[in-house]
Amino acid sequence: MHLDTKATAFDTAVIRAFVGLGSNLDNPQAQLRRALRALTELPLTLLAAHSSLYRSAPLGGLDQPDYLNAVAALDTRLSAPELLAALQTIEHQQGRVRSAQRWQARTLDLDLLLYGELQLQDAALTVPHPGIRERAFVLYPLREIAPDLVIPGLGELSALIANCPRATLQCLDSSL
Ligand code: A4P
Ligand code: MG
Repeated sequence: MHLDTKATAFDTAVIRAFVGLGSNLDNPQAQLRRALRALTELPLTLLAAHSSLYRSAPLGGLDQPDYLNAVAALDTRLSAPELLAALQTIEHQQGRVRSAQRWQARTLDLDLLLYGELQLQDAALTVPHPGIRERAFVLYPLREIAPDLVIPGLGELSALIANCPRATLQCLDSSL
């Protein structure tokens, strides 16, 4: 039975997924480093690339510390719901507290930005992530690691960037 389960997992196609990492509490740079390490330890998954570290003001002009963000590319045999659950476990391990309030400051936010060509909208998961189009802190780091990316349902990354000013976004020299 155990062997059968493994065989099924290895028969599953490898999917290139992109994950957005964000933090604005409790040493954001250390949070993102730790999260990247956790991504390398996911089952059936390889960390293919990650962007530099970026700083930007919180969305919506909220009175919160600036965010640090990055984007990672994964090659995974996990299904999209399995990957989302794994990302939520990592958030939880790093002290993420959820409340009903949207966009609260957080130690770690891991968003599943893209999962191959999948376009899905259900109660638990929307991919591509609905914020992608207008978020400089997602688009610019994505361009760094996947300049020719075409986003399912939205088109070429370069065209989205042309319509999305950098605003407060700064690329930091410090390595991740
Ligand atoms: N969910 C659905 N689709 C996805 C997906 N593709 N990836 C569901 C991740 N989660 C997804 O998420 C709420 C629910 O969304 C989850 O239970 C999951 O099933 P959450 O992480 O608990 O809540 P949240 O992050 O507070 O809400 P939301 O609306 O997802 O916020 P965002 O879009 O994550 O934005 N400003 C800057 N500068 N940088 C940032 O990184 N991030 C946010 C949060 C706000 N402002 C920011 C930044
Ligand atoms: Mg989130």
